[in-house]
Amino acid sequence: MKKLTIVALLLVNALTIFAQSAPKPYGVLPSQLQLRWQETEMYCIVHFSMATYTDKEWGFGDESPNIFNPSNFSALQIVGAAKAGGFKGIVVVAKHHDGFCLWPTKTTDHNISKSSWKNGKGDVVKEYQEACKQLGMKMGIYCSPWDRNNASYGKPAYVTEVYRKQLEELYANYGPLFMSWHDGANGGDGYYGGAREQRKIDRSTYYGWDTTWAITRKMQPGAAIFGDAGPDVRWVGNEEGHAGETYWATFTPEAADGKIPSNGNVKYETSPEGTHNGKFWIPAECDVPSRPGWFYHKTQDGQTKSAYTLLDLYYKSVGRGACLDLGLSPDKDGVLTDEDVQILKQFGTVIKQTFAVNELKGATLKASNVRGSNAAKFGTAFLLDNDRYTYWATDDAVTTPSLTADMHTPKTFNVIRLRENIKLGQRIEGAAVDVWQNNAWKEIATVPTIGANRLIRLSQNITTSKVRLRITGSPAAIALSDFGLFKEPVHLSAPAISRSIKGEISISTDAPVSSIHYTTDGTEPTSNSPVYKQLFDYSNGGVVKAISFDGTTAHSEIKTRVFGVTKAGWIASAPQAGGNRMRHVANAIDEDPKTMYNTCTKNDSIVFKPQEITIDLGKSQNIKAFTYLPRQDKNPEAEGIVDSYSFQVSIDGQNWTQAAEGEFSNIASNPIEQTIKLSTAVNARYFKFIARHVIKGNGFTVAEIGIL
Ligand code: FUL
Repeated sequence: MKKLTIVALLLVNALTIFAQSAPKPYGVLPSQLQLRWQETEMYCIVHFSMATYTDKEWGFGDESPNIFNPSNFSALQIVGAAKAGGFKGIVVVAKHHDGFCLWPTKTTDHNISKSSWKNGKGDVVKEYQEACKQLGMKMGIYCSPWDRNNASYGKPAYVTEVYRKQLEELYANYGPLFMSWHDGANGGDGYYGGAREQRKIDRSTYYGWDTTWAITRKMQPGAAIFGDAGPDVRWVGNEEGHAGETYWATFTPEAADGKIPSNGNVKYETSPEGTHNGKFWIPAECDVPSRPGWFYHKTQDGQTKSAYTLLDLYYKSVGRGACLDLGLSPDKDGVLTDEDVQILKQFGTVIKQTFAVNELKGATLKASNVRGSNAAKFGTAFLLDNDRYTYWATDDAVTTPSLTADMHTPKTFNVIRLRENIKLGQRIEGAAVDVWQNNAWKEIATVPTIGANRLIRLSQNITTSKVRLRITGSPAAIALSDFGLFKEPVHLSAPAISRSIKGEISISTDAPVSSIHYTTDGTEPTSNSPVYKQLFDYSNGGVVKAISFDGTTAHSEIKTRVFGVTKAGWIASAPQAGGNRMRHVANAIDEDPKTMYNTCTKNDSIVFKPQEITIDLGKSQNIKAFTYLPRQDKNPEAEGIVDSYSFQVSIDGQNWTQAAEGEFSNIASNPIEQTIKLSTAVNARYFKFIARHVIKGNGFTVAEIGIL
């Protein structure tokens, strides 16, 4: 009996000790380097190079180094603006697809020392490095593997003698780097030392990524390596700046071509969400340009994403556990525009204000279970200490605990923050938040995952003195490091502006506002601008800007929309038109981005041949530019999206003149409306849009085609 008691005592003791030891890590875990990257949360990627001067998204590689000649380049202004926006680092595009190196490299003549800027003595990358150092910002490097200038691109020597050597120069001279960013856009036509041809490479073998990344590890051990499938950070699969609502930092990449996944051929469909219980810890970066394109284009002035749009993206990226990488685009002078600087500052201010005070501070927290009843080690106080790695944990058997927070007096909030201690893995598979109202608990939010960071942005302010958190699913004991309630100061969404096929503008908002004000002359609307009351005619196009006020001085962001000439009375025709709904050629001019003209078929034996669509404008019009909106239904293969076009015009519908031709760069990853300015404006009654090449498939698609 005595023996049994001793054994029992020992057992209880052992169990207590066991229960007081930290929960066993769950699944795959982040490396130190990935933790540091995760803590960065927000950084910017800066595109400023040849394409800034040629007004393109991808330079062809035949540009003269001399066209790079900024009058006022200021790395301090650019990095400083990012810092004011709350960003903690920048990734410098040191070489884009055009092959022009912004540092004096030994690997190619196509570099900054051959330009007249600073008499060939300039070094843009160095200036960024110095600015980052001065402002306490982290720095990363993007050196495009695809090089449309280099004669040896496509041959093994390019990888060993050019690309890797360039990385070595950058790693040796411009560190310490927090990221090494490796783009997946690869191969296609280019200048290639004068060959001017198509060069295709095998993305799974050509670059020998493992060898390249071994160099990164050796020379820049603190740099997180970004690639489509990692190894440290994965691409989120879109250039819109958002991760999935369900978000796992764990990921099992699959190759699109069935081979071993490598940079550039991953099945992107699963990238936004990641893989539950995936094989590797590869969290996502959400990259998105602050303007429509990655490079500066004057025609896109006024279209920079507003602070409120950025805020929305912040909640959909950082707020889901990923990191946000915002594209900045210095202009030809070499600085960000005043508007872009202003927006970054506004965004940074709202974030700072929002997270300044955790309303749970001082609350009494009561948990249904604390691991080993050891509050000093695993208690709820750790939820409020602003440390990502100290945490409240439960006993192994308790996977759906709850916690109530009594704030003693009513508090108002509209953002909830939850974080897991990811050093122990990502575990939680569901959580709900309730508030005490009218003497009962009322559920106000649920989330499918938490991970490194989860922000729940409520659609309205909540005032209450008691909150309850319920973990509704976890495969193991929980390890929650953070619980916060915050108040975002601004809560008024921007009005939506649309135009009907008849050319009439309507402006609406879902926010409970008292007035919408607008302008049509390009100026910023204020409370003194005309009040929007009813539809108005805007057939000739131009710029409409609108803002809403809530009856006080509080107002929304300004919404801007540019409209082309109205399409009422236009007639579209095409040789392939007819048959099923998708073949309705009128879909291309119905002002509805959701419908499209689509000639793709499932018949694999049909090969793509150039196709066209013709528009009769009804009367002769002055055409300055044309617009092409690719399909907007997020087709994963970008099937039927045109990347090489020709645009022809005619007075009589019989005799045609070519008015423009070229490529739509980066249209698969960033399928926004493309605006092509004609070199000279023309008068014509008819125009023809010819798809010379599509990204994939045997037909072509047009969501909208228009003229300006
Ligand atoms: C893409 C590139 O093709 C774009 O031009 C841009 O640099 C973006 C960040 O990555 O894949």
